[in-house]
Amino acid sequence: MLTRAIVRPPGTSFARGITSAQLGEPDLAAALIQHGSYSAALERCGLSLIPLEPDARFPDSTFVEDTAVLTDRVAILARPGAPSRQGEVALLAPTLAKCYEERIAIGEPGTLDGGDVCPAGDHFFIGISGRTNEAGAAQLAGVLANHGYSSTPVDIRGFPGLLHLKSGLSCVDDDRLVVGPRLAGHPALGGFERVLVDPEEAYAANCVRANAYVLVADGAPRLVAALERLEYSVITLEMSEFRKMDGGLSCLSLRF
Ligand code: CIR
Repeated sequence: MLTRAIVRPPGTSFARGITSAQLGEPDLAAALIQHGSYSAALERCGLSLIPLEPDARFPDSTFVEDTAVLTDRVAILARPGAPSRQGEVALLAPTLAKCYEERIAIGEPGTLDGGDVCPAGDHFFIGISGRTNEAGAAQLAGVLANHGYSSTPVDIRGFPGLLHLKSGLSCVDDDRLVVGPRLAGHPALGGFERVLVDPEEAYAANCVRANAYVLVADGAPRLVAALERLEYSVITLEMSEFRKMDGGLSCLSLRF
């Protein structure tokens, strides 16, 4: 059961964040409205929000998920692979100190973005990507093992178009994954039931299970139908402005 979510609305510098999307410049006013709907959806799922102040020094800081990995037993402070984002971790640390007794930080030479970490019950998939390096993934795997969790590394460096592992993978139940087209045949995901996402709906492979609901980005009717056939209640959310900045639905919150 998830009870809380950390969120940070986009700040005035949002459009200056990192992006490869080529979908045009995001509109801050629209992004704030979408962020408000997203936050309201989390509340509808039963989560209390921990809202952080926007911070224009860090254009990508609305993507809070990348700055930590939160488990039931320990909080891991990430070390983002993009140098412009590393300062975001210190911004989050005081909030985590209030919520977690045990906190461990990923250290040099490791880099790790939370968007590369996909929990599936007590197992974690850890993406090795352009942001998360092998040292960071190994450090996280060690911390997880010390706390009774297992993990599998998933190398996505040969998968252009996937910024993070979770750009193409989500977990909706301990034994059930939503898998985007690029990861569909990945051997590391064997042993799990898989809901496959059509190539035209690939962006929606990044969805969020939050208690009784699954949050899915707008524009993926086939994925929504597949989830509803499996008896999930789905909430769809407009994500256009965050997509312009390479952001997926999960990266706007840290849920625990
Ligand atoms: C970045 O490139 O770091 C941000 N513009 C987007 C981060 C998205 N994070 C995520 O999907 N977990």
